[in-house]
Amino acid sequence: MSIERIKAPSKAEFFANFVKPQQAVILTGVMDNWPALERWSVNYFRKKYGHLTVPIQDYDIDISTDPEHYLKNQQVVDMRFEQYLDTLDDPGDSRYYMVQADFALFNDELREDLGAINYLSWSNKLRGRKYFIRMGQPRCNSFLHIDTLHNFFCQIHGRKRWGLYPQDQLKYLYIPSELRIERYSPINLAQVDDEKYPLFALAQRTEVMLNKGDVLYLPPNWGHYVDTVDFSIGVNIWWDTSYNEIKGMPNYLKRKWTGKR
Ligand SMILES: O=C(O)CCC(=O)C(=O)O
Repeated sequence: MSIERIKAPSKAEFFANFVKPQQAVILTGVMDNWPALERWSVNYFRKKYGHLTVPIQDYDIDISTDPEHYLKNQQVVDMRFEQYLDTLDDPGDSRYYMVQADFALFNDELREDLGAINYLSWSNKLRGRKYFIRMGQPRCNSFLHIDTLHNFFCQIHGRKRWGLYPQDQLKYLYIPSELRIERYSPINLAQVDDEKYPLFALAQRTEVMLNKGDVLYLPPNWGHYVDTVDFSIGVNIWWDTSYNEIKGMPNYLKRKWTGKR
């Protein structure tokens, strides 16, 4: 299996060739005129947003490949953004990862640095607030897992290596698992226990490198792990098909009005 790289397909082509068959693809040329590609840097964030408080995932590097250990020990701490940016040069024994900072934290002003993604529909825009920023240095990695929404991962700065497993491979990844979060695979990729997880050897995987300016479209329920190769800034846009968005609308509005999750 290989993952295509294609230059800004039309919306009709994108839905017919990738969303409908649930096929991952790397889209190029989609972000060409986004100001973020030029603007976003450590200094830009320090100057503009250094005073804000952001959620940072913090855990010891030694446990960063073992999903079970990680889920028990990682913690998310609130940090002043400028303090976090200082750690990027010298993180010591910790691994600080700004995993999913909601754009709402930045009063949505940061959205002005992004352009449009022409594949999103009015229903996605109505639901809004599903933009998250991720930032981290090379040792930041994400374990093998799946997500339940459609994902555009926009690589704004640096590179990330993604390992991708199509939806029919999940049994080889032991997903759903018995971990606290069952969409995480229990497999420690740095040290696979072949006796405990013999099927993993059969899993079909493709590795792709996401470069600055690339957008990865990842359908729901694809297995994936991610390694940060260079200091990286990326944006996750989570979305769903209009059919599912409309179906979920009553629940969404109820949660919004009652404040209950
Ligand atoms: O960039 C990462 O560390 C993980 C990204 C990811 O898992 C996702 O966007 O689904």
